Amino acid sequence: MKISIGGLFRKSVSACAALGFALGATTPVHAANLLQNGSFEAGYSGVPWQTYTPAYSPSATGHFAYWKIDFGQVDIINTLWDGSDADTLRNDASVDMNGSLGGGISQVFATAVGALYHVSFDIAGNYAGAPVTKHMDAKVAGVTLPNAAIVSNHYTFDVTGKSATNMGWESRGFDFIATESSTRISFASTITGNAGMALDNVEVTLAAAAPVPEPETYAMMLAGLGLLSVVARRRKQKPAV
Ligand SMILES: [Ca+2]
Ligand SMILES: [Ca+2]
Ligand SMILES: [Ca+2]
Repeated sequence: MKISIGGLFRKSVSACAALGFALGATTPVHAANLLQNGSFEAGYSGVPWQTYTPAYSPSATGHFAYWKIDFGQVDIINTLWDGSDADTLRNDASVDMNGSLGGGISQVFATAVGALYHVSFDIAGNYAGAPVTKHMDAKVAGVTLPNAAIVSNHYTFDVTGKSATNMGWESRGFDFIATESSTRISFASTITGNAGMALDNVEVTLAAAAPVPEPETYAMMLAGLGLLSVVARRRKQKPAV
């Protein structure tokens, strides 16, 4: 492949821009949530809480609309405690990752291979039961190779001093680069009992639309810059005639 110096320079500039973006040097204007019902408000009702199992089928309506219950049991919490919205009223839904035992939920969304995505979500915990420290895994993986996790992170939350109107919601997040056109995000409790990690406001947003440069691009870019400096040095050293 033949690349002109000008072309190489333009490629380098775009690669640097993409890198800066990936490192957070540029703040995205506004990116839409790629998940449906990430706030779990779809089926909000006056029912304090309700338990769900894998028998629940994903649908466009109800508490867990668009989500799949992967295993065990999870609770939707409506009025039992305050979700992660701005107020402290018990008027928004969230999830207890343990029904009467630990459970898991997931959702599949479309991705562009090589693009950078940002995941964010809020965590708290069911203060009404043991253990004091709640545990949960968050995983992102391609759909056709579901066991090949791109990202697998473990989270903990201590419920000491927490209550229905003082949940102490905290934000967590991570980035990933998509490897397939469909990606699955999953959350799984890793503790037993009926009081688990609380989860709300799950968002996945596109952080860098352009494919993140391949390592070869960086090698080519660095080689190109090295070549330019050698040329510049040689020109300086060349005696005037
Ligand atoms: Ca919510
Ligand atoms: Ca609220
Ligand atoms: Ca529960």
